[in-house]
Amino acid sequence: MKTNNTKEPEKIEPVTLLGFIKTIKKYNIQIDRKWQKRWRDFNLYKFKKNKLDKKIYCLEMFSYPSGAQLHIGHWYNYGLTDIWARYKRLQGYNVLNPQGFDSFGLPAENYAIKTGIHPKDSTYKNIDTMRRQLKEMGTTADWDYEIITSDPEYYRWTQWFFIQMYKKGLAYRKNASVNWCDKCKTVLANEQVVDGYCERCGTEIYLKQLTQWFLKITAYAQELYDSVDSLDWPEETKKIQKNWIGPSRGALIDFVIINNNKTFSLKAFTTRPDTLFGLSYVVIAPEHEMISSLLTSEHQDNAKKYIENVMKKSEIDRMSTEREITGVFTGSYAINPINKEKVPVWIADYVIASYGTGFVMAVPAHDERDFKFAIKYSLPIKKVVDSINAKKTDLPFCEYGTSVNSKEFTGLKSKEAGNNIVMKLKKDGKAKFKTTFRLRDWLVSRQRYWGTPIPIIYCKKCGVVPVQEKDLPIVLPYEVEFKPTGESPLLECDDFINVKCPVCNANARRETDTLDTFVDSSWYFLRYPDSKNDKEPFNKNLINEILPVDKYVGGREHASMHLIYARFFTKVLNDLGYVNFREPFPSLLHQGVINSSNGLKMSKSKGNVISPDDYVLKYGSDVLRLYLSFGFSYVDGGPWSDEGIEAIRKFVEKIEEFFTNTSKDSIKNSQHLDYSIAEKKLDYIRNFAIKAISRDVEQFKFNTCIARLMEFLTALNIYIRGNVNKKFLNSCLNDFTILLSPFAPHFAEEIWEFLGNDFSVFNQTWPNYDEALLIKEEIELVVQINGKLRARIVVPYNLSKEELIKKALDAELVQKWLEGKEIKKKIIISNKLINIVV
Ligand code: ANZ
Ligand code: ZN
Repeated sequence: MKTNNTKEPEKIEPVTLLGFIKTIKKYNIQIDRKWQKRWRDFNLYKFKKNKLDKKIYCLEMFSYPSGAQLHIGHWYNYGLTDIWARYKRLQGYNVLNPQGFDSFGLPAENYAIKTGIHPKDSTYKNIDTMRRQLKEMGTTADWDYEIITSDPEYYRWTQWFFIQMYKKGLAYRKNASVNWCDKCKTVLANEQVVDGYCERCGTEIYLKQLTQWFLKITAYAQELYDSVDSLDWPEETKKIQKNWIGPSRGALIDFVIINNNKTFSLKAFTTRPDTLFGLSYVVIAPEHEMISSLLTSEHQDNAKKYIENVMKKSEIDRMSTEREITGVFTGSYAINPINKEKVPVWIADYVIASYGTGFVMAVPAHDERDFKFAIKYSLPIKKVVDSINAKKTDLPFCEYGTSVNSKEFTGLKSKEAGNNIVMKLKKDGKAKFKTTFRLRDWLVSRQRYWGTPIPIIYCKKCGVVPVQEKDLPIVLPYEVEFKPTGESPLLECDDFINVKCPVCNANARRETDTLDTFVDSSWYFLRYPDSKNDKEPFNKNLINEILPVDKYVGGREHASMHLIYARFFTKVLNDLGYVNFREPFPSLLHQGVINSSNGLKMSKSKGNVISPDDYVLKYGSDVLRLYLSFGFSYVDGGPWSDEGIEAIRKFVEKIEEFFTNTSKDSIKNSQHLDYSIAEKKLDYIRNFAIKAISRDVEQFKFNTCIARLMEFLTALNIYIRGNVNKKFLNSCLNDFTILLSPFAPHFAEEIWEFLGNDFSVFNQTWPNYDEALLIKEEIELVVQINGKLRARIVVPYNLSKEELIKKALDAELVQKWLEGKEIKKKIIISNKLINIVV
């Protein structure tokens, strides 16, 4: 670059700092509005379906429009994941980062029962508010792809999938004892029961016999379990899934049952076949279908009364080892297949009908619940396993050890004994190895109104008939009455219920149950890219190009439900030929939780809820975004702080001040000579910032990114007063603005414009860094003698080993320590350390 010594005003470089504007506009919500409008006008964040060679599908778990307001959790999830999305965009990716609403569900219906306001009215009103708030957040969401699960255009395809599954035998009806919440008047999936209580309303759950719809998720248990390991997911989430799914390795053992003169056989699932010689009784679940064959006439009345009582308790409660367990004798006996001993058959509440076979071999000496039970009812306790180490073992001893009192198996280690016992029984066809998954089939029918109607018709002649695809969607009727009984209003909706059988045209009845809302959310990520398709749920080719989702971000609370269900759906759809992948979310991340300032969970009742809107109004959305980025580790979250947000506002002010100063004359007159010291130092910091921010955004470590931006700004403030070439300075300012832009998109646009650049900063390319410029010229070398730190010396970077030793030995301090000693060995770690052994 030439210097200009004439009197003429200096010629301005094409892109320069020195425009006519001397002061940058103060950042506030007006700036948000200005740029949001500009983005809309230019359709800047349009996802281009015809440009898929370099695409990113970035997805946040969609929101449930229960309250009328976005809460800080939404903000943290959507606002900050958008940083990553913007970063990808600046790297040249075509980014899809869509928004939508998971809008069916109980709260809206309960609200309707209380207030008479129709769930559809309240839900769509909430959606309007939330949509406006989400737009004011200023993310890269392309709203053309919005989906709402309670729209018939969406749930038509949820119904369609249900029918596909039904045809494949993956959706079935069965009479089962199910978790019933009396307050919500509906059944709940096991996942929705928390410690025996309804996840939503906290009412204690009890079991009820009902005919219900299930999805056969257990058919995929093995794969759901095995492929967890291949996913780039948080380790704790993988563990939760594995625990939830299973498996439990063990055996099925046949017992001959004798009820007076009748005999038949029952299988018990056990994980400890090695304990078979310790058998003291067998025990069956109260709701087991074979119960009536087990009751002798003498014990009928007593047992039936007992069963009635137990059915009122929840499954979780019954499984707990904490509470008192109860049982009743059936009058029948069972034969232990290994030694032909006769033991009594009991019914007990701690046995669950739906797990294993619902029939258990009880070994009180080695199982806690069996032990309690045996003590209570004076049943024998026979020790058959000894601890390997201790001489005396307290009972119950539930670990593995060495077999005792077990005939030819005595002395074997537990696993080997169990294995051999099963092998021996197997020869007579009395046992086999068996792996049982803990995962149960997914109960999907709900006796409620505000959900996707199950597309099934019951005909007296033809039985269960799926609705024909051409008749979809089965629209949820609007004109219904909400009564405080809590029963689904569909039950009284004759227009809906009465229908002609699609097969024989006779009068038939519609299913009035609706689907669990988790069915709606099990495939929404497949609908987004093709949300307007009215011929099919999605175009296969398109979906296979865009999916799987590249980055999925949402709450940890979904580890065992949504994230298992969505994986299941994807595998089914792959088997049915609709998608060409088997995992929907190869890369997953959970945001942390933002608590109130005293560290408590935010809740309306405690009155400590932080409303993001208040802060957006006061500071502008970018200040909130920067605060959430800087004040927290993204995956951990933490307590809110008003001082923290004030501090970040100061940072924004410092940026404003800096850019205003850049337009002052002192800088205008700075003359370029050559690559000055100042330039070199600034360039180092710039390159360091680019490198660190690129790496950290990729890992959602936003707080360190902001720290680098702060350093960069400090350096700019210092070196700008030095001898800095304007063109170079300008490129630094542009880079700073681009690096800032994902974290403060509106503010960065404002700066970008102030710098005289063309719209938009988001059409720029993320800057590259030069590794060569990051290499330091000198380093501090640590000198140890016999492993003890004795000196630190400054040496040129990347010196050879020989030269390093020479420098070290030359150092005065080192010489002092070495005096009169013989050097035995020298250990050198380049650019770091020398250890001299004497
Ligand atoms: C005999 C035995 C002896 C057992 C022993 C344990 C210890 P996980 O690991 O969860 O799969 N069981 C089987 N079916 C059951 C049911 N429907 N309801 C309640 N308990 C049931 O648990 C498997 C163990 O739980 C099985 O192994 C069985 O008790 C019990 F020293 O069989 B075991
Ligand atoms: Zn029919």
